[in-house]
Amino acid sequence: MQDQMSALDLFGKDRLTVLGKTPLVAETPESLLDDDTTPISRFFIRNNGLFPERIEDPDAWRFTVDGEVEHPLDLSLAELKSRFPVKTFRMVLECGGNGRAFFEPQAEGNAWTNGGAGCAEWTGVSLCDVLRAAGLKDTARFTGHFGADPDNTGSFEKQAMSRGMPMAKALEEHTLLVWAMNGEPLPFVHGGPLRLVVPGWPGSLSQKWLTRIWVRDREHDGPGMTGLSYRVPVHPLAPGADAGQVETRILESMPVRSIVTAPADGFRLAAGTRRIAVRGAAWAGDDTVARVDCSIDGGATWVPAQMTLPRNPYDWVRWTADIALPGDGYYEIAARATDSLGRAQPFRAVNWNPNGYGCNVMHRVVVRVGEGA
Ligand SMILES: Nc1nc2c(c(=O)[nH]1)N[C@H]1C(S)=C(S)[C@@H](COP(=O)(O)O)O[C@H]1N2
Ligand SMILES: [Mo]
Repeated sequence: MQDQMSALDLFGKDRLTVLGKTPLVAETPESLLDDDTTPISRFFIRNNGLFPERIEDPDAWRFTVDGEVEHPLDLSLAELKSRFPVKTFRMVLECGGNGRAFFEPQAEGNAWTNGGAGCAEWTGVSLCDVLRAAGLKDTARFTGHFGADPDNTGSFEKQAMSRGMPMAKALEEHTLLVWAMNGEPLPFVHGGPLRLVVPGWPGSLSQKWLTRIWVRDREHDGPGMTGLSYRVPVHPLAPGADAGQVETRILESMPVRSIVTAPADGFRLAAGTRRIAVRGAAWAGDDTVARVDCSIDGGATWVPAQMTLPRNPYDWVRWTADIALPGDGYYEIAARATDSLGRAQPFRAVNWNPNGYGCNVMHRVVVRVGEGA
């Protein structure tokens, strides 16, 4: 316990929950995601391997683009900063396994509740500008991403994680090569000096300590692309079923999700309190959030929330709802976001799959009014 604390202290983290020590994995309790922009101190951490070596001069960091391109590139971070238009977007980064803890039976992997997500301001250049400078060949179909971190045994023979995306996602303006987070140099623990941020899709695409992008003529097959990694069954499975031979598809956009960030779970209000201000955030992968509603009676009645406008695509919305409480007692406040295609969050964790992806069951917090409840 002691050294788990110090690992997080070392990175200046504030009350994150450690899910794994080696590799280091830590999530943010929902009530600490109450800021419009998630502070670095509260941003979740997900590593699949050990940390790479730190380098003295971030601007000397190098990365390459090769494969199905006319002119392979080998660029320093300094060159990247000066050669391409610099952009800042506030965007959600979310682990593909966010929500996994709510599956029954328990699925393989880190038991994220809803805190494997955060929304930061990312500064960098659009990957599409760099790929265009390299000149994509007609055969360019998919990216493969490489980082400087060894795997969880310390070996550099294979990547800790090496995922990739179809060219259409790689060419979106918001898919960035990032060197700054919330206006500060990208922290080492978040992939500094250089990482990818691929918003809306599983966080595993957002390669940290980025050293290479391999443009491929087919789907990438690095660690994290094959077997059941970041894949879900095409046909729904019975909870707990053996997925050995079932047909799977690769995960793309993350599903719609909202979290209640205030009150915190277990909050107690004074007897006689008859209104409660509820606050939270919502996001929807590649899609947009159409609405957020709250219920204190298990979904019998709903109160629509007021939402802020996202600053840019992939920003989360912040929402508030003013809810009347009929009397003292025990209440479970549930928040349900709906995306622009009408897909809402379910009450129960559905679509069970062995690696526990895509669970977006509604977040609920308990509040008690008065001393009796
Ligand atoms: N090089 C490298 N990049 C990586 C990973 C990793 O283990 N190694 N983990 C990925 C996963 S699974 C997630 S969810 C995000 C987490 O980013 P964060 O630690 O900055 O929150 O980084 C991704 N990029
Ligand atoms: Mo992840």
